[in-house]
Amino acid sequence: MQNTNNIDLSSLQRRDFASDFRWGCSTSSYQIEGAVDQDERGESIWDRFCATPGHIRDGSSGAMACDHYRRWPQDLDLARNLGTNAYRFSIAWPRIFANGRGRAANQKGLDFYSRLVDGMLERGLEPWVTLYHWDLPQALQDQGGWANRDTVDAFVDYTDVVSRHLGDRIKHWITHNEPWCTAFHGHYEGVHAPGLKDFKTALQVCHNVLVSHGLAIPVIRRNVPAARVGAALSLHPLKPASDSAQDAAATLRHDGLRNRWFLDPLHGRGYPADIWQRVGDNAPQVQPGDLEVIATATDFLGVNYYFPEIVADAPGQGVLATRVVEAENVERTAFGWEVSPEGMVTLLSRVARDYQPAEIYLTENGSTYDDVVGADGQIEDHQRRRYLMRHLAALKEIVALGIPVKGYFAWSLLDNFEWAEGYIRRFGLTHVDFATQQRRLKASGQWYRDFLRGETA
Ligand code: IFM
Repeated sequence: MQNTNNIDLSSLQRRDFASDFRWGCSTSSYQIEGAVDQDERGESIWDRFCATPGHIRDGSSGAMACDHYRRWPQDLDLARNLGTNAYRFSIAWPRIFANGRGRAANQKGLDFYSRLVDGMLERGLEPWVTLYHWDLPQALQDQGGWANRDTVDAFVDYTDVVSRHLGDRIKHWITHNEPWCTAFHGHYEGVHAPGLKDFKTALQVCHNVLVSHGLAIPVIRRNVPAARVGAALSLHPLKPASDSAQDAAATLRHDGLRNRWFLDPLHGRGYPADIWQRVGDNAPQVQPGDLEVIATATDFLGVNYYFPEIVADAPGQGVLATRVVEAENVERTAFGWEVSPEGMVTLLSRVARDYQPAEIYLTENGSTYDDVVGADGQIEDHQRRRYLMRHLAALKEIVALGIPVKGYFAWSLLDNFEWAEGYIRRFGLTHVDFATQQRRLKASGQWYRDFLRGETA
């Protein structure tokens, strides 16, 4: 791709994209809702994880977050005023079943999401719901969480209840957000809830999450005949650190677990044989029929794109014997993630070529910078604005290549609780003052709004 640093970004316009292109923002329940003890919501693994000192960099939690549980009308107004036509959010499972399962769902939880969805529709925002964005009921974790196959059944029951209650108004369903993070951040690196550090467990979690995705699909389709269903994967374009055969082989291995471990079984190819062999006794228990279940047909693939990775051979380092190396002289966000719109083109070209999904949605893309509120109350986040512009320029190129990308959801509508980083990392197009809960549209958000109104030319 042409380097977007040299592209005239001012010529980027909404009309470069199809009129039915979905433009939205993404959020997730634990990151914005707060009100963790309201209306009979049960404890989630994130409530428990945050309570242990040292887990969250600033010692915070999602207990208050953006107070979205109470302020949602204002937040949906923000999304509408941006000119978006879709809004991606997630449901907190512990609001529906405080203990993860049971005969009676919590009506108050269902009513909250029902009001929220009505609020979206009233504002012309198409609801895109995610069923699992990491806030597992703690009661299920106490019985083994995603490592326990019973959680799969509990997820299917929860899906049944939610799709029966909201399916008359929601057409787009995302089963899981970033299963890689659920499995590896949560069960191998221990940096996310539930904070475990066991590779074998992480692989079993991956498998159970993927099975739960496959089993949930027919349930959604039964309850919502017009439903369109998919999963949102965090995927990365990869480059070898050098021209050596060793680094090339290492990159293939890294790709095997980072990308193919999810893409292959979801597309009917089973787990990649090279990695299956390599993980040896750590391989998950797979029951007869599981691979067919995981490969249940979907309507779209959600891709969350943030950054590329450079991979080197690292004999003796972990099961894969690989290591991610830092690229030199590249632009980075405050998180240290490389800014690479070109990587998004490479990634989506690869996904389209190798897996041919009927439709792709960029279900997340965004950046974090150390924002400063100026004396005039403005947040001049020029780096985030440029990040957004450059990624939309890349998106235009992706569409021109004939890749079936049909929508883009910016992460995120609001600054929010960024997991292990607490409130240190701001990803919002809207600034949130967490002391006062004041919202202010940043320069990046103003640009997105102007772009969506067709006023960027
Ligand atoms: O905040 C997260 C989100 O919950 C999942 N995808 C990546 C985002 C930024 O780290």
